[in-house]
Amino acid sequence: MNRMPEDFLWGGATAANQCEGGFAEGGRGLANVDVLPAGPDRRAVMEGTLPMLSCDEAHEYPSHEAIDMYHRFKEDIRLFAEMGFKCYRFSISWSRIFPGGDEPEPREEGLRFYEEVIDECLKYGIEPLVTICHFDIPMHLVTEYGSWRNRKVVDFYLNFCRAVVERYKGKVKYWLTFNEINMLMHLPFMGAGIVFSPEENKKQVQYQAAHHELLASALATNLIHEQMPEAKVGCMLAAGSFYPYTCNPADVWRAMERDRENYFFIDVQSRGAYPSYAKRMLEREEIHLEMEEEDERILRENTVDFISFSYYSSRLTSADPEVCGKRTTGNVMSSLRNPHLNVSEWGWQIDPLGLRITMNALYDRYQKPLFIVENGLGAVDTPEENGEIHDSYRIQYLQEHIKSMMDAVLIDGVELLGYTVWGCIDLVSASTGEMKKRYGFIHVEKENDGTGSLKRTKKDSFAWYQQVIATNGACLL
Ligand code: BGP
Repeated sequence: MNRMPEDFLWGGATAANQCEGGFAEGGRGLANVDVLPAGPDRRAVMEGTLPMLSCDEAHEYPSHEAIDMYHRFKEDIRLFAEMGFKCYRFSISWSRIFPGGDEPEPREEGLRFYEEVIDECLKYGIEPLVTICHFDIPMHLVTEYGSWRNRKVVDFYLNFCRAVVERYKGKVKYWLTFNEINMLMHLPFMGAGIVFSPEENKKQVQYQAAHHELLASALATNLIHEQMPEAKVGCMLAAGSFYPYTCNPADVWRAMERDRENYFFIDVQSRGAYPSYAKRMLEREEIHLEMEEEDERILRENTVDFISFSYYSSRLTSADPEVCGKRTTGNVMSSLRNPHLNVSEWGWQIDPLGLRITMNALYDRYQKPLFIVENGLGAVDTPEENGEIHDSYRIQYLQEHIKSMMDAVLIDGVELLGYTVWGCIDLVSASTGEMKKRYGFIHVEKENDGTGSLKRTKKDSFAWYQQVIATNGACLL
């Protein structure tokens, strides 16, 4: 047994705001993700501490054109089909369907656009995996309602879900309610449109917003199940287990606490109730959540069918404040530097075995099928004079991670629905806004300064992944 099951969903993943562009076309409204600038202010804007509620002349906004997939999706999906994709994960831009978020009726132009994307996938036998909300929210809901801190946004989100589910039912089987729902705690404006005023208790706002997202996710799950009993709904976690820095029990305990900060969301979405440790934490921190009577029942009755997650790296933590000086970046959540691991050019630690560890931890905890919906290496690619791109480093990263994923499935018995490589075509980086940080099998000629012909070129990894899929993982060389 050295290959994945026949129905395993190999593929790739993107998100609307990082690849579509066409940000003001087709009547699309402005969203939080459109006001994230490139450059040094980006981080504070993503965190919600530097409010930037509209675009200005002084900044560049990479999502506005991105890689122009809005106009080129047919060419791009054709290339995905050529690689043999069984599945393509993409997200729906909320403000293409409801420009302001609170309109009673959806925009036909927006619905038609994604219908064409879905039909293009189905034409090649590619299973669409739809992320309903990948970080974005219409700016009007941010400025007029305070985004997810306001319970009314739950209803607006459900209207959005209803519109897309009614339109695409029968065509889309796999749905994710929110991308990386735990990002709300780390980058509140990018992840959920939350802007703070200086005097307010941030945690209070974040957990109230989290409650609304969790409720919205449960209600969306119910809606999808009602409309399409055969559909499968997943939650989505920015995953990567925390390791303790030493075998000191205090470090082990700290690692457990850090993991729970992220598991909290999935515990609710998968088990249907707030875990006891979270209830106690909220009491201790004097965070009071406004809930309505039916909320507990809604959460309990509408749990997800599968657990999806992104994995780029494991994380490392310590209870000792002195050790905590040596940090590295790594998909937003800071981590100590693990001396046993290499890092990418952006400081993200590379840990293939960590993927197997994370998969086993999630499967043990939830006992539901998993879906790896993001994994990959962000790297600088330098085209040769003849335009070829020899990305052996990317092949090596993916080889090692796929091997580890296969061990988790074939040796450990973890149930896994599929694997979609992040940024299967080069796109804008979420954390830095750069084009230079490339993940794709397909190179897009576009630079950090916004110049470039947008031409698509296959990298060496294109043929490599094609062979991985064709052999169902039996040949990783
Ligand atoms: C995840 C996001 C993606 C994606 C990825 C890579 O957190 O869900 O949107 O961007 O990370 O991160 P980056 O683009 O910062 O390299």
